[in-house]
Amino acid sequence: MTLIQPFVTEVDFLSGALSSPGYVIERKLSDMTEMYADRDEATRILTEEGDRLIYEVQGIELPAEEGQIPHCSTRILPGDIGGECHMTKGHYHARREQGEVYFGLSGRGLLLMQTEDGDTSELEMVAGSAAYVPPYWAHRTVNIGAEDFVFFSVWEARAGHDYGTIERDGFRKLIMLRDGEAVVVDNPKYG
Ligand code: S6P
Ligand code: ZN
Repeated sequence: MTLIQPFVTEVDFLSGALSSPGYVIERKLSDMTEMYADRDEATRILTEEGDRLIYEVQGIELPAEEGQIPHCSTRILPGDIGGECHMTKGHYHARREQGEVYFGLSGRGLLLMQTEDGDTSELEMVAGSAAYVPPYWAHRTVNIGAEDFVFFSVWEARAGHDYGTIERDGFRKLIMLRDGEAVVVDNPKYG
């Protein structure tokens, strides 16, 4: 076990910026073109409008040891790809028995979850929402508002991330914009 000195991080609720991030990850459309239902539209945007920042993560680097509690902020920009709201890649935890807590800082979002047994869940999040991702639930967040959607995540260091299952199968539900409102629809390409 690594002995770490206690520390505090200042978090900007509107941008998700951390006072001294250990890492910053930018996810652009080109990193996840295949994840949007309308791949033709994703490709058209890339070709005609150029690449687009979808979301950014700023986090605290900690050793992947039992008892360490990594935490980070995520900012998802507003917008859609062929009507499908901007979203994170989404993942299961590699250790499925590890859960997570999300806390809304600003904007409006949906926390989309599913299990490998076929259960699904969509929870609305705003500033002040504390959402629980129980063990065994894959999770993806979606911006359903006109402003940045920003939230803070806290998990256990050994949870790990399994992106491959979602890259292969997708999510059972899609979040689409219809007349400016977010609606949950079945993903015809799931699996
Ligand atoms: C980590 C946690 C979040 C996400 C972040 C980006 O376990 O669930 O911090 O990493 O919101 O999403 P993704 O799917 O690209 O990791
Ligand atoms: Zn997670």
